[in-house]
Amino acid sequence: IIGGYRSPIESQPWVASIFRKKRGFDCGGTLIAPCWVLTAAHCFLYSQRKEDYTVYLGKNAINETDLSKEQMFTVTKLMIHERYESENYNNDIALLQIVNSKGQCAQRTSSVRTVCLPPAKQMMPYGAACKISGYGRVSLSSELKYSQYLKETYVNAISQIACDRDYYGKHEIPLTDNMFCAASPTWKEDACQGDSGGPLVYEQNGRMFLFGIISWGDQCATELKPGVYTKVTNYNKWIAKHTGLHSFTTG
Ligand code: 4AZ
Repeated sequence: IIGGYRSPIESQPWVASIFRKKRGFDCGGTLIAPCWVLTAAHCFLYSQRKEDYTVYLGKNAINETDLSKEQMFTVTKLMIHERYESENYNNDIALLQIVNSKGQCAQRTSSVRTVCLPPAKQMMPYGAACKISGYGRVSLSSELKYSQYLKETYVNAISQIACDRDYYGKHEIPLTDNMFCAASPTWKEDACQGDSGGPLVYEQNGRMFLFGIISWGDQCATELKPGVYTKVTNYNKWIAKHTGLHSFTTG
Protein backbone atom coordinates (compact mmCIF):
# COMPACT_ATOMS: atom_id res chain seq x y z
CA ILE A 1 0.00 0.00 0.00
CA ILE A 2 1.38 3.40 -1.04
CA GLY A 3 0.46 6.15 1.44
CA GLY A 4 -2.09 5.39 4.13
CA TYR A 5 -1.03 4.10 7.51
CA ARG A 6 -0.10 1.03 9.51
CA SER A 7 -3.04 -1.07 10.46
CA PRO A 8 -3.14 -3.54 13.34
CA ILE A 9 -4.50 -6.86 12.09
CA GLU A 10 -7.42 -6.46 14.53
CA SER A 11 -8.78 -3.64 12.35
CA GLN A 12 -8.73 -5.83 9.19
CA PRO A 13 -9.02 -9.31 10.77
CA TRP A 14 -10.16 -10.92 7.48
CA VAL A 15 -6.81 -10.21 5.81
CA ALA A 16 -4.92 -13.37 4.84
CA SER A 17 -1.33 -13.60 3.69
CA ILE A 18 -0.42 -16.25 1.16
CA PHE A 19 3.16 -17.54 1.14
CA ARG A 20 4.80 -19.67 -1.48
CA LYS A 21 6.91 -22.27 0.32
CA LYS A 22 10.65 -21.63 0.01
CA ARG A 23 9.88 -18.39 -1.87
CA GLY A 24 8.21 -16.24 0.76
CA PHE A 25 5.32 -13.82 0.70
CA ASP A 26 3.21 -14.01 -2.47
CA CYS A 27 -0.17 -12.27 -2.15
CA GLY A 28 -2.97 -11.04 0.06
CA GLY A 29 -6.34 -12.72 0.45
CA THR A 30 -9.60 -12.36 2.38
CA LEU A 31 -11.31 -14.78 4.77
CA ILE A 32 -14.94 -15.10 3.57
CA ALA A 33 -15.87 -18.20 5.61
CA PRO A 34 -13.90 -20.16 8.24
CA CYS A 35 -12.52 -22.58 5.62
CA TRP A 36 -12.33 -20.24 2.59
CA VAL A 37 -9.99 -17.48 1.48
CA LEU A 38 -10.79 -15.43 -1.62
CA THR A 39 -7.85 -14.06 -3.60
CA ALA A 40 -6.70 -13.19 -7.15
CA ALA A 41 -6.11 -15.79 -9.87
CA HIS A 42 -2.91 -14.09 -11.02
CA CYS A 43 -1.28 -14.91 -7.67
CA PHE A 44 -0.77 -18.46 -8.94
CA LEU A 45 1.19 -17.60 -12.07
CA TYR A 46 4.28 -19.54 -10.98
CA SER A 47 2.62 -22.57 -9.41
CA GLN A 48 -0.91 -23.94 -9.41
CA ARG A 49 0.02 -26.69 -6.91
CA LYS A 50 -1.85 -26.30 -3.62
CA GLU A 51 1.04 -28.02 -1.81
CA ASP A 52 3.28 -25.06 -2.63
CA TYR A 53 1.33 -22.58 -0.48
CA THR A 54 0.89 -21.69 3.19
CA VAL A 55 -1.84 -19.30 4.36
CA TYR A 56 -1.68 -17.18 7.51
CA LEU A 57 -4.45 -15.31 9.27
CA GLY A 58 -4.02 -12.81 12.10
CA LYS A 59 -0.55 -11.75 10.97
CA ASN A 60 0.66 -8.22 11.77
CA ALA A 61 4.04 -8.43 10.07
CA ILE A 62 5.11 -10.66 7.20
CA ASN A 63 8.48 -11.53 8.69
CA GLU A 64 7.58 -11.84 12.35
CA THR A 65 5.77 -14.67 14.08
CA ASP A 66 3.30 -13.90 16.86
CA LEU A 67 1.82 -17.22 17.90
CA SER A 68 -0.61 -15.51 20.26
CA LYS A 69 -2.36 -13.97 17.23
CA GLU A 70 -1.62 -15.82 14.04
CA GLN A 71 -3.08 -19.03 12.64
CA MET A 72 -1.32 -21.11 9.99
CA PHE A 73 -2.96 -23.28 7.35
CA THR A 74 -2.23 -25.59 4.47
CA VAL A 75 -4.34 -25.44 1.31
CA THR A 76 -6.67 -28.37 0.66
CA LYS A 77 -8.23 -26.93 -2.52
CA LEU A 78 -6.94 -24.28 -4.92
CA MET A 79 -9.57 -23.11 -7.39
CA ILE A 80 -8.54 -20.62 -10.04
CA HIS A 81 -11.45 -19.23 -12.08
CA GLU A 82 -11.95 -21.42 -15.16
CA ARG A 83 -12.12 -18.36 -17.41
CA TYR A 84 -9.27 -16.35 -15.91
CA GLU A 85 -7.55 -14.55 -18.79
CA SER A 86 -3.94 -13.75 -18.01
CA GLU A 87 -3.67 -11.31 -20.96
CA ASN A 88 -6.18 -8.85 -19.50
CA TYR A 89 -6.82 -10.04 -15.91
CA ASN A 90 -10.46 -10.83 -16.70
CA ASN A 91 -11.96 -13.10 -13.97
CA ASP A 92 -9.00 -12.47 -11.65
CA ILE A 93 -10.44 -14.50 -8.78
CA ALA A 94 -9.44 -17.70 -6.95
CA LEU A 95 -10.54 -19.61 -3.86
CA LEU A 96 -8.41 -21.45 -1.33
CA GLN A 97 -9.81 -23.99 1.09
CA ILE A 98 -7.69 -24.00 4.24
CA VAL A 99 -7.08 -26.38 7.14
CA ASN A 100 -4.67 -26.31 10.09
CA SER A 101 -2.50 -29.13 11.44
CA LYS A 102 -5.39 -30.29 13.66
CA GLY A 103 -7.80 -30.50 10.75
CA GLN A 104 -9.64 -27.31 11.70
CA CYS A 105 -10.49 -24.17 9.77
CA ALA A 106 -10.07 -20.58 11.06
CA GLN A 107 -10.94 -19.97 14.70
CA ARG A 108 -12.59 -16.62 15.37
CA THR A 109 -10.48 -14.33 17.60
CA SER A 110 -9.84 -10.58 17.85
CA SER A 111 -7.25 -10.91 15.07
CA VAL A 112 -9.08 -13.46 12.84
CA ARG A 113 -12.62 -13.02 11.58
CA THR A 114 -14.63 -13.37 8.34
CA VAL A 115 -15.82 -10.45 6.19
CA CYS A 116 -19.33 -10.28 4.66
CA LEU A 117 -19.97 -10.86 0.96
CA PRO A 118 -22.44 -8.40 -0.56
CA PRO A 119 -25.61 -9.58 -2.36
CA ALA A 120 -25.20 -10.52 -6.05
CA LYS A 121 -24.93 -7.70 -8.59
CA GLN A 122 -25.18 -5.01 -5.91
CA MET A 123 -22.35 -2.48 -5.87
CA MET A 124 -21.54 0.13 -3.29
CA PRO A 125 -22.24 3.67 -4.44
CA TYR A 126 -19.54 4.83 -6.83
CA GLY A 127 -17.57 7.68 -5.31
CA ALA A 128 -17.78 6.05 -1.88
CA ALA A 129 -14.64 5.78 0.24
CA CYS A 130 -13.50 2.17 0.48
CA LYS A 131 -10.66 0.70 2.46
CA ILE A 132 -7.86 -1.37 0.92
CA SER A 133 -5.19 -3.20 2.88
CA GLY A 134 -2.10 -5.28 2.35
CA TYR A 135 1.58 -6.01 2.90
CA GLY A 136 2.62 -4.80 -0.58
CA ARG A 137 5.12 -2.17 -1.70
CA VAL A 138 5.06 1.12 0.20
CA SER A 139 6.78 3.10 -2.54
CA LEU A 140 7.97 2.49 -6.06
CA SER A 141 11.42 3.90 -5.40
CA SER A 142 12.18 2.03 -2.18
CA GLU A 143 14.42 -1.01 -2.45
CA LEU A 144 12.20 -2.74 0.05
CA LYS A 145 9.93 -4.92 -1.97
CA TYR A 146 7.17 -5.41 0.56
CA SER A 147 5.91 -3.72 3.69
CA GLN A 148 6.99 -5.31 6.92
CA TYR A 149 3.62 -4.44 8.50
CA LEU A 150 0.05 -4.54 7.33
CA LYS A 151 -1.09 -1.15 5.96
CA GLU A 152 -4.43 0.29 4.94
CA THR A 153 -5.73 3.35 3.13
CA TYR A 154 -8.91 4.84 1.67
CA VAL A 155 -9.65 5.01 -2.05
CA ASN A 156 -12.83 6.14 -3.83
CA ALA A 157 -14.65 3.68 -6.07
CA ILE A 158 -15.01 4.50 -9.79
CA SER A 159 -17.33 2.53 -12.11
CA GLN A 160 -15.86 0.50 -14.96
CA ILE A 161 -17.63 2.83 -17.44
CA ALA A 162 -16.22 6.03 -15.92
CA CYS A 163 -12.80 4.48 -15.42
CA ASP A 164 -12.64 3.33 -19.01
CA ARG A 165 -13.90 6.69 -20.31
CA ASP A 166 -11.63 8.86 -18.16
CA TYR A 167 -8.49 6.77 -17.56
CA TYR A 168 -8.04 3.40 -19.24
CA GLY A 169 -9.83 3.85 -22.59
CA LYS A 170 -6.62 3.90 -24.60
CA HIS A 171 -4.68 1.49 -22.39
CA GLU A 172 -3.36 -1.77 -23.86
CA ILE A 173 -5.45 -3.69 -21.32
CA PRO A 174 -9.15 -2.81 -21.70
CA LEU A 175 -11.38 -2.98 -18.63
CA THR A 176 -14.13 -5.61 -18.58
CA ASP A 177 -17.46 -5.60 -16.75
CA ASN A 178 -15.83 -7.84 -14.12
CA MET A 179 -13.68 -4.92 -12.96
CA PHE A 180 -14.05 -1.53 -11.34
CA CYS A 181 -11.50 1.07 -10.33
CA ALA A 182 -10.63 3.04 -7.22
CA ALA A 183 -8.28 5.93 -6.63
CA SER A 184 -7.49 8.56 -4.04
CA PRO A 185 -8.33 12.18 -4.93
CA THR A 186 -4.64 13.13 -4.58
CA TRP A 187 -3.40 10.01 -6.45
CA LYS A 188 -1.01 9.54 -3.51
CA GLU A 189 -2.61 6.42 -2.04
CA ASP A 190 -2.96 3.15 -3.94
CA ALA A 191 -2.47 -0.60 -3.90
CA CYS A 192 0.80 -1.85 -5.34
CA GLN A 193 2.81 -5.00 -6.02
CA GLY A 194 2.24 -7.53 -3.24
CA ASP A 195 -1.21 -6.19 -2.33
CA SER A 196 -2.85 -8.29 -5.04
CA GLY A 197 -5.50 -10.69 -3.88
CA GLY A 198 -6.25 -8.54 -0.83
CA PRO A 199 -9.49 -6.80 0.08
CA LEU A 200 -11.32 -3.64 -0.89
CA VAL A 201 -14.06 -3.30 1.73
CA TYR A 202 -16.92 -0.87 2.21
CA GLU A 203 -19.00 -0.42 5.37
CA GLN A 204 -22.77 -0.69 5.06
CA ASN A 205 -25.12 -0.68 8.08
CA GLY A 206 -22.21 -1.22 10.45
CA ARG A 207 -20.86 -4.25 8.60
CA MET A 208 -17.82 -4.58 6.40
CA PHE A 209 -18.50 -5.99 2.94
CA LEU A 210 -15.92 -7.25 0.46
CA PHE A 211 -16.60 -5.53 -2.87
CA GLY A 212 -13.22 -5.78 -4.56
CA ILE A 213 -10.11 -7.93 -4.91
CA ILE A 214 -6.91 -5.98 -5.55
CA SER A 215 -6.02 -6.98 -9.11
CA TRP A 216 -3.88 -4.68 -11.27
CA GLY A 217 -3.20 -1.13 -12.42
CA ASP A 218 -0.79 0.85 -14.56
CA GLN A 219 1.97 1.46 -11.98
CA CYS A 220 1.04 2.59 -8.47
CA ALA A 221 -0.13 5.93 -7.05
CA THR A 222 0.26 7.50 -10.49
CA GLU A 223 -1.91 10.38 -11.63
CA LEU A 224 -4.78 9.32 -13.93
CA LYS A 225 -4.01 5.62 -13.33
CA PRO A 226 -6.49 4.21 -10.79
CA GLY A 227 -6.09 0.79 -9.22
CA VAL A 228 -8.23 -1.92 -10.82
CA TYR A 229 -10.27 -4.39 -8.74
CA THR A 230 -12.17 -7.61 -9.43
CA LYS A 231 -15.92 -6.99 -8.98
CA VAL A 232 -16.74 -9.60 -6.34
CA THR A 233 -20.54 -9.25 -6.74
CA ASN A 234 -20.29 -10.76 -10.24
CA TYR A 235 -19.09 -14.01 -8.67
CA ASN A 236 -21.66 -14.91 -5.99
CA LYS A 237 -22.78 -17.97 -7.98
CA TRP A 238 -19.22 -19.05 -8.72
CA ILE A 239 -18.30 -18.72 -5.04
CA ALA A 240 -21.43 -20.58 -3.90
CA LYS A 241 -20.86 -23.37 -6.42
CA HIS A 242 -17.28 -23.97 -5.36
CA THR A 243 -17.64 -23.54 -1.60
CA GLY A 244 -21.13 -24.99 -1.18
CA LEU A 245 -21.95 -21.92 0.92
CA HIS A 246 -24.90 -19.76 -0.04
CA SER A 247 -25.26 -17.03 2.54
CA PHE A 248 -22.33 -14.94 3.62
CA THR A 249 -24.00 -11.87 5.14
CA THR A 250 -23.19 -12.99 8.67
CA GLY A 251 -19.60 -11.80 9.25
C1 4AZ B 1 0.60 -5.74 -8.67
O1 4AZ B 1 1.63 -5.77 -9.34
C2 4AZ B 1 -0.23 -4.50 -8.65
N1 4AZ B 1 -1.90 0.21 -8.46
C3 4AZ B 1 -1.36 -4.44 -7.85
C4 4AZ B 1 -2.13 -3.30 -7.82
C5 4AZ B 1 -1.78 -2.21 -8.58
C6 4AZ B 1 -0.65 -2.26 -9.38
C7 4AZ B 1 0.12 -3.42 -9.42
C8 4AZ B 1 -2.63 -0.99 -8.54
O2 4AZ B 1 0.25 -6.72 -8.04
